[in-house]
Amino acid sequence: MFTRPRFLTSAAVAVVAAATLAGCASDDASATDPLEVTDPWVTTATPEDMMSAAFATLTNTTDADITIVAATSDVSPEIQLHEVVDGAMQEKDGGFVVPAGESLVLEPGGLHLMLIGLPEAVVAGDAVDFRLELADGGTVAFTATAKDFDGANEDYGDEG
Ligand SMILES: [Cu+2]
Repeated sequence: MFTRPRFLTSAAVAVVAAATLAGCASDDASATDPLEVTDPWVTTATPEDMMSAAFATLTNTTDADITIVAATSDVSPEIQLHEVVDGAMQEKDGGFVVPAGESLVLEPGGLHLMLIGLPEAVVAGDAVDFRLELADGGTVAFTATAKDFDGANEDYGDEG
């Protein structure tokens, strides 16, 4: 019962925020975003899994390296920044670094945002809001669409 209304509320707030920004700034609001987030998606999860992973392509639109130090989402009490080394995932030391003017790809088998301890299912088509926290104190928000992904189990099976 709580899942859909919460997403709708977040989306409504985002729309209001965007409208407010548009009213104050003469240029497009996206110019203030140091990271462009392309094709964000998140794997579906059952309450039994309690885990999910999120992926996207992150493009640094500035001339300085950007370090992502943390991520948050309303749907998950904890999100870790993971890398996969020799088939096993682990926390990425120092966060995700997106080099100046370049892109960093988060993808299955590589870097990903790991959602841990999900209290509710994530079903295909859900819109999940995320916020990336940057080393300089800035944040970048994006919304990922939930998709079924069969390959997820091979990545997650090595834990523990
Ligand atoms: Cu992981």
